[in-house]
Amino acid sequence: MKSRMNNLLVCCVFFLGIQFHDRLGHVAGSQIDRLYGVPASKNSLYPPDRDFECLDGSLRIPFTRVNDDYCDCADGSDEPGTSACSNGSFYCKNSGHKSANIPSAWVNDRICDCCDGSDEYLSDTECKDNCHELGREALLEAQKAAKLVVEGNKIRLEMIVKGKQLKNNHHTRLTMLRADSEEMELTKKEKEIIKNQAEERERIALEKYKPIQQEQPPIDEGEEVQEFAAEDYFKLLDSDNSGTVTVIELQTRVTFDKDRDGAVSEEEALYFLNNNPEIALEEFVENAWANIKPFLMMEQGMFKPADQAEEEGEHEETHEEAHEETHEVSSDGQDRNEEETLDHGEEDEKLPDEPDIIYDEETQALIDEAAHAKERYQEAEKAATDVLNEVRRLEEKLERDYGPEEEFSSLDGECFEHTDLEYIYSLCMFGRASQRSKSGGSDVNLGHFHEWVGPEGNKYAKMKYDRGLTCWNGPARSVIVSLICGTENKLISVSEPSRCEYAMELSTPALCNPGYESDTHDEL
Ligand code: MAN
Repeated sequence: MKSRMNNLLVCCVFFLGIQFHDRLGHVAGSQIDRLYGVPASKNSLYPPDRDFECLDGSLRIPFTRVNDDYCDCADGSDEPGTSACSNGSFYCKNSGHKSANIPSAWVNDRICDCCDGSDEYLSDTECKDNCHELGREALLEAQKAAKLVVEGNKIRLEMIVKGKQLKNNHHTRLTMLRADSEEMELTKKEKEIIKNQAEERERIALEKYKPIQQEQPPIDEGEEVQEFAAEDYFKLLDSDNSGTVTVIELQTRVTFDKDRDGAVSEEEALYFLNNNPEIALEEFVENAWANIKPFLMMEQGMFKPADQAEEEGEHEETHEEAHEETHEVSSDGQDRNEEETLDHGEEDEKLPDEPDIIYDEETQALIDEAAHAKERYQEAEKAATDVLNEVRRLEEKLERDYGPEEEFSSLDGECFEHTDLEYIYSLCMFGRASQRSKSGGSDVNLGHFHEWVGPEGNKYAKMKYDRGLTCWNGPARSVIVSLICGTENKLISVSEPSRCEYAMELSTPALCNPGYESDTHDEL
């Protein structure tokens, strides 16, 4: 701030300056117009017949001290036409173009800031009044923009119709799906009950196939219990329920592969049947059981965990596998043998933990029934989950803000690309934004749509995408998408103003709303 003495001096210069700059027409007699730099809308706050009250109410001063090039008011309001206050504001009328407010510190700083040159009335800088020229250019621009809005608005109206239609469709579909979902939940429950019942029947049927070990009687419990185990095992072996156990029936079970060559030979089977081609229960319990039992105990070793079995060098195969191998090796020779070695390894991996049991018909039917019921239940469960997911997806869509007239709805799911020197960017509306290097590599997630973040009154002018891939030593990547009116939906530009914070510009007819045009041309 300048001293009052200085001020007097400036006043004299000011007076001379006014003579020099009378072209500006703001001179009233020997003084600068006290209202110089005041917008017309605030004229009434500067009544010439009263003391001036600073606009912040902090001080009252004689009116003669307004625009006297000395700053009195804390808010700078007493010096609207000079640069005396560092925080004041100078109003350029700019007739022919748009009026403007510039910081009063720019007044008489030898730089033309107002297009009418009114800010340089005391400096020796000659400012050309080019407001009319600029006004004409601005008018043309404004006309072009207005035309774009009109054109775009036609498409916007179509988008509104589409958006509303989509909303209706979603509502209808949602109602239908909710009903389907209820029905599917019931079906699922029904299938679950059927499955549980079938599994229970299967479980009961499989009881008798539990490893014999579990059914072994305590050592001191005597013959009776042992007989029961033998009887049970007889039933298991008698797969055709003929009342006798035959050589063929024994040949289906690896338990009886005494020499572990992969097949149960006739001799081996006969050994367990006391050289009889078939035996009935009584003889089985009395004679055969004694032969069979030690091998059954060995089989129980097969129930050990796989790794233990491996350590012991045990190897299980089904009768069929063993038979196949023997046959192919003998008929095909050396090469085939090498292949087999490989195949054999693969089969090893596929071997189940439990020995391959051949179930009686009834049990097998119950196993199949349980598997079938489980499959049906899984199908019903998947169908119910799919419908529920669809319901949630639709609910989400219906809750989403697609603009006051649903104009952004039809853009949901649309993706746009923009390529710059280094990257290919992709923006999926209401979805995900990503970045991919032109030289290859995977997509970098720049974030997912979160919310509209435009300024008050123009909320739909900006979208925020966030929670993208976290930047090394920095924030999670995010994008602000600025939407502007355009006749096509297009990703116009992408930049990274701050590390891992991206700015995209998207043109869309959805923004061509004549009602949004607040940036009007005054003072034309
Ligand atoms: C990648 C890109 C850039 C980003 C850096 C940050 O190179 O995602 O946009 O600035 O990582 O390390």
